[in-house]
Amino acid sequence: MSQMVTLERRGDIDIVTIDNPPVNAFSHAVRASLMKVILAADASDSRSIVLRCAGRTYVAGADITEFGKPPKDPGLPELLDCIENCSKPVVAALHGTALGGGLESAIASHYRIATHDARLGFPEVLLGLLPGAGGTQRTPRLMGVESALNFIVTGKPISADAALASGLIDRIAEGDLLDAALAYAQELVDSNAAPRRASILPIEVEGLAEDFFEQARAAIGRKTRGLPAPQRIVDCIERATKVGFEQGSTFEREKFVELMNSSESAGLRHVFFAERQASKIEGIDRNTPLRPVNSVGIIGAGTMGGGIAMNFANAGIAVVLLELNQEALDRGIGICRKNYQRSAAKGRFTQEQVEQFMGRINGTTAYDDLAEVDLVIEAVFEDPQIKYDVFRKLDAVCKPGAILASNTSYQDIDAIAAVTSRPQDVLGMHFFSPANVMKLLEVVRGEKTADDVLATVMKLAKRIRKVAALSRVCYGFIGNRMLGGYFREAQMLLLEGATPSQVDSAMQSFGMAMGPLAVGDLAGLDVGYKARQALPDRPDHPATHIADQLVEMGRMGQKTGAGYYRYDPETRKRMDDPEVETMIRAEAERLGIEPRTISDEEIVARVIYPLINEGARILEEGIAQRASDIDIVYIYGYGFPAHRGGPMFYADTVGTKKVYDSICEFRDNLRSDDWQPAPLLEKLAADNGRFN
Ligand code: T1G
Repeated sequence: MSQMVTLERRGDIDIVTIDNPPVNAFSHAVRASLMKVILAADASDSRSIVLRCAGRTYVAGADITEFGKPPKDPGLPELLDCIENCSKPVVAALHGTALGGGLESAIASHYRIATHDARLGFPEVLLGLLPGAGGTQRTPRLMGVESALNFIVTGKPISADAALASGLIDRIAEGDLLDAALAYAQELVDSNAAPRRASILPIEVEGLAEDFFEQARAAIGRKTRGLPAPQRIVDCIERATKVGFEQGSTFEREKFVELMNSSESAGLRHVFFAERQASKIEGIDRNTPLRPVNSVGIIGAGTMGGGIAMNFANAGIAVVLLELNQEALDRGIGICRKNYQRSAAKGRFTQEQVEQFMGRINGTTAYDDLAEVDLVIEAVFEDPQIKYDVFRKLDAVCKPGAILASNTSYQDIDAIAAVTSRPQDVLGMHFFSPANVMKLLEVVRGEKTADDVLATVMKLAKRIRKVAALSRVCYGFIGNRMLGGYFREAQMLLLEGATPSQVDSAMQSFGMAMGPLAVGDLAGLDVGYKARQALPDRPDHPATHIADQLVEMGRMGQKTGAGYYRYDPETRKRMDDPEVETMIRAEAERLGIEPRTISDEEIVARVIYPLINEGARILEEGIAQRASDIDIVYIYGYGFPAHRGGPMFYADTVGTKKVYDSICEFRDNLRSDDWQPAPLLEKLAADNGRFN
């Protein structure tokens, strides 16, 4: 019996322990060993079995690294049927995160006990999958149809208390889990309790509306924008109410395999590992000693500064928020409280938590109050001179070893570091608006940034619930640098005959949270206009003409009730505006651009391929460590659909050759300056290679 699964006897009870760090995933080796051990325990003269895990958590699911590879026996369904068919009571003892196939093994067991802080869930839908080892058939028999459906479709884990209340578990352990599980098993032995198999429990359909599943499909379809996995979950649970466990499980397996082979699941599985990979810095030892971060200073209490402050307060870190004057400070702190109150009103926080968080945010107008903080993040106006001035002051007051970071969206971090006597302690920490909501943190490595500073900030990102991705210094870093072509082509498509709503709806069907033109209206068209006006040598590109004219017509976007669209003053509903159409057609005529019918497919290619092409250049230049980091930047910072895996993974899905050929076509038929294929893309296309 391999060491991954061990068997130990205590009195009447066999203890089966799985030990496969870091999260006891159900790899093939674990499944094969567990099958042997369970059969041995069932055949022994023990009178009950306790199934548990060593380490920090009970099984957190099937081994995702094995997905997409040829399946190896025993499969998980077979193993779990073996557990359920044991002739003596099997008690599953749960701690940490019992997820996916792990939770399925618990509900295939006959009795379940969990620690108070255990979390239980079916995150498969977040991977574009469904619980494929009996989860959609056994869970409704334990929790009821409606609860099971909501539980599995959301993929959100629940607490042990909620699991107890829903019938998913039987007990919460007081004290040591193993002792409690052994006591529970002994109680079952002493009471001659029989194995209790969930698969034979009846499914309660009493009280379900006639069209319950139709309504569920429609509601879920709206929320999940037609993604397949949630729909298949509804199909499986509906099937469970109509046929027996065997047939239901066969149907579930078919749907599982179908989803496993879907591009959506491939994209979401890529994101799962890309997110974990992004936190690793090549060339820096994983055990680099980290600097302590127990207090943070933030310069500027505006929208960004306030949002950044909330992230640290939420994570239990003391914040010193600095503003030029008391009035601005009070306004900034007021916005933090308003945001917290809004979240509390939605039930995300209790009032007590709001007071705790606010209690950690202390305002000041004096730089001296930053003398002892471990990290300072500057979030002032995007003017290089103002930033240099701030960093000179920080260099003068902050203690040795304090980390000095800038939240700039595109300024030169090396130039900022150069005004200090400690460039090794300087880097970029680029948050995305709203900073207390957006998950992405673009960490910008300066030429002289020290390894321990980088390692500290990458680790800190997880503590403040951000997903960090590393960028070297260039104009706009990874995200904003790539964005130029995305918006350029959206504009050019308008001149060539597409309407704003056609462009935006094509991109929304592709999966973007919002189309490029609606994003422009939300952010405010004047922001880009001022940035363009400020550029010293501003090239005249037709792509900016429409946005410039809209601003000069006083149409700044949502904030003025009109931009590319008109907005209903009451409902803020977005509406096409013929006045914009007329302006665009006039400008196109002036530029000699003939309008034509443009397909949604061309719109997607025109708008997405510049991201891929610029991403390739960013990889060539070593600005990004790996293609999957670029994918993470776009998914968590720019609303790129996760089920497409990010722009670079999408290029792999479409095929680098097809992307390259299309870009060459656009170069030859549209504007050669804008459509020069990146050498890396050309090379990959030639070898039919992949970015990831
Ligand atoms: N398979 C393989 N590797 C896994 C894994 C898994 N299920 N879960 C985690 N890892 C690796 C991860 O890549 C990282 O590796 C290390 O473990 C630590 O993870 C049939 C089909 C459990 C909440 O979706 O949500 O069961 O980067 O950094 O923040 O129905 O990991 O160190 O090399 O995330 O403490 C369902 C996925 C699978 C759960 C811990 N289960 N995991 O979070 O650590 S599908 C899941 C998580 C399934 C069946 C179906 C989290 C965690 P490395 P980490 P963490």
